[in-house]
Amino acid sequence: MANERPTGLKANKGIELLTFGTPNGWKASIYLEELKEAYGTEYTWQSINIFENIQKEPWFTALGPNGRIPVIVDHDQGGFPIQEGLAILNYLTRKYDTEHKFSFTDPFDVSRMEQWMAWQHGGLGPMQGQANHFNRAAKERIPWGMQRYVGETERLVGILDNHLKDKEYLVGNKYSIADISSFGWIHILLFAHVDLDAFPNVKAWWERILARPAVQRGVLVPAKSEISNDIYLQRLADDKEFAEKEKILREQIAAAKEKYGYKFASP
Ligand SMILES: N[C@@H](CCC(=O)N[C@@H](CS)C(=O)NCC(=O)O)C(=O)O
Repeated sequence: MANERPTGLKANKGIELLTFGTPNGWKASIYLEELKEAYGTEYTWQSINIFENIQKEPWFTALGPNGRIPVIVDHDQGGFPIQEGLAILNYLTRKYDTEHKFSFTDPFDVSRMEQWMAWQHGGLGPMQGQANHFNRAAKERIPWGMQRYVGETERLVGILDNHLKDKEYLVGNKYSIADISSFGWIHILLFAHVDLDAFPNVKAWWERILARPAVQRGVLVPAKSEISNDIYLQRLADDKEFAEKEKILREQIAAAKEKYGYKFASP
């Protein structure tokens, strides 16, 4: 299943998830694993290799017009498709978290949950995504872009750290889709050259969530990621060439910060 190039939907019942092993993809796969464990909600998945641009093919964009993963299709609701992580988490909650095991009923907690999810969707995800882009994918190393987006990611992780100072979870001291929304980005924080140890409350929260069996299964959909914090550290230890490249990148980011007088401030 994982190695076949998808050309369309495969399932005809339950939820079908079209995804890849990234923080946005994990929002859907982790939540679907949680719902499966808690309620028996059935789901299947297909791997959409974003490096092969399967997400830009007409069959895919007919379901997710933005041409990005994740997308889910609810076969039990006439094949209704949903794109965007935030909308997927909300749809699944309304339809399938009937006992509010991962969500809230109190309107103020519902609002708090929405606020943290909006914060992730408009802040942490896009900024960290741009940090990775300017650090690694951009055709040239642009110091301004590197320090701007790594710095903005640090600022945002600082916000999270401050909020989690006396809390186990983001809202109402209960694990919810607000936590699921941001977890994946922290799960690859080291890859963005942001030091997780500098944010002890975030680190403890990340470990707490990672200890959940459904989360451990969710981050393996569709396959183990090369860039999650644990594997990143392992590669640094095992692969000399990789470690050398990362050292150079770390120095470039430090030089970029120095050049523009970057100072950590959060907020
Ligand atoms: N706001 C969207 C972002 C989705 C997104 O950027 N997905 C990335 C993977 S993390 C993707 O599909 N990239 C492939 C591309 O840009 O074509 C969400 O939260 O779902």
